[in-house]
Amino acid sequence: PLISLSACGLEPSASERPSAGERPSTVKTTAVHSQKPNVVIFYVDDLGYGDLGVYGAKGVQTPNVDALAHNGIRFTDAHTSAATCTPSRYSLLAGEHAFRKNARILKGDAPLLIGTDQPTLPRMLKKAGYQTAVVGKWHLGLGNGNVDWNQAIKPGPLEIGFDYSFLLPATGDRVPTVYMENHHILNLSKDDPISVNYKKKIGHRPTGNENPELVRYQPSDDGHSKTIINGISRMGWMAGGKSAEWVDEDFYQVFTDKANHFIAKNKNEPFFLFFSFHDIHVPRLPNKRFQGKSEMGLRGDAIVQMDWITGQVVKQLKTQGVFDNTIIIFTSDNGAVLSDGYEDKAIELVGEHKENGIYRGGKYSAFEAGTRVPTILHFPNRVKPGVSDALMSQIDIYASLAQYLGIELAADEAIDSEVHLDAWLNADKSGRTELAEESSTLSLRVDQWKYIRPSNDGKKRADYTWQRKRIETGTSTKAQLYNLADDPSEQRDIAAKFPERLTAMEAKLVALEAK
Ligand code: NG6
Ligand code: CA
Repeated sequence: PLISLSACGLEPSASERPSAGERPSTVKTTAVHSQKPNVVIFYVDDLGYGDLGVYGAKGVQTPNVDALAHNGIRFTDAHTSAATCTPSRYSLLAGEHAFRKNARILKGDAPLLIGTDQPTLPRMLKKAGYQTAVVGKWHLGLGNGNVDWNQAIKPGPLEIGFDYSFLLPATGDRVPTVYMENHHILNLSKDDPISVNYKKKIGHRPTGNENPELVRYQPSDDGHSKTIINGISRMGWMAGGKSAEWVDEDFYQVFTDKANHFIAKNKNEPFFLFFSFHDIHVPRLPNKRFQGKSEMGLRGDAIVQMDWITGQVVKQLKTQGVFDNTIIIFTSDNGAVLSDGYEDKAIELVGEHKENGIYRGGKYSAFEAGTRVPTILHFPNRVKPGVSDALMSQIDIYASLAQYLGIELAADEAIDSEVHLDAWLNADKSGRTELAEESSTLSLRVDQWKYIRPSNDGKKRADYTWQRKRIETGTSTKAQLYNLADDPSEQRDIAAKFPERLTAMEAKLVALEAK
């Protein structure tokens, strides 16, 4: 390594440190660093492996994110825990797989998925003295199942370890289309109470189904054809709350301002900022200052917007004098999808760009592109800039940060989170030896081997996803096996040649599920 971390007096010495993958129970609290680094996680929505300049993007430029990669570590084999949003976010914050909870993509009125008594990444950091905030997309549910959106809405982020939250409650394509700050919807008027329904139409706003002439982009399915807000038909119905409606084109500034305010306010103490982008999820409505700035239409322009926001937050870290003492992790919640609910021409305008790089599948898929996402770690002067091919998982951020801070985790805390601090900091190459990937089935990586569990997921869903989204779900009623060392794009299923390997890999998945 360029700089020995122990030599800086910032790291527990090698003898005190558990080896890669081990839980940090052996770390002594004396390992706490004199100056705790801030932690910023940039979590982009639906950004694919090939969507950044440094990962080979064509037709769109991402100079701000690329700069983080040039001065940090760019991972080529780093993964979310799942090929969709909710389970990936759950795993990042809870340090455990979401499949044991059967967590699926949530509706906009779903209850909070994380238990209020559960250990979480922000809670662990709070224990270490951090101020914690989440800004942006939440999509982990709110309340106990029957939310009155006009009252204090809880439990939510503040009940699971965040000191501050400024949210888009679910996703951009789901009602309620309002901002929520801490427990309350912003700018709500008492005279015009808001309600949300996912079963039947409520209120008088037109819907995409009834008034298709009123929408800016046609929805591509019935699900996205409900209440029209800001010229976009959404998922679910919303009544009232007119004064609180968001304007999608303002997201870029609103979220940037909230994040930068939090940074300024907390520059003198360690802070954790979970900056959770709406971009580049649908509906893609980048501000007009970013429109036409890529060669790929709205999806590319949304990437440009995302890059600009990243640059603004980085600039603020520099202005406040905390950039050098901040660990930045930049990554995505699942692989890329072009068409995902609206006819915004993402497929037609993609050109030469390969949103998932050389990897097969994409968002929703059991193939590699479902979970293999751009991942960059930036920590000036502490890490050796470069490229790492280590097998990495977002689920390990929890235990790895805990070890860095000398926080001992309970045996039942973040049970799937392994310590791979050295690999995150580029001090050695070894990452995970095994990694589970969740989609509508489960896959398992063991080194270069990739097993996909047989599934009865069904041809209908696969055909739909292919026809509408041009994504192969990767599911089959037969077990599949690929050797990524010579077949990274999963073109040659070699399951028939390795029956014992299949049995062994399936047994590992069963054990993981039963953990
Ligand atoms: C899917 C929606 C998709 C998107 C996704 C959530 C359909 C057919 N598709 O169910 O449009 O909203 O949920 O994306 O309704 S995620 O990134 O938050 O997981
Ligand atoms: Ca997503």
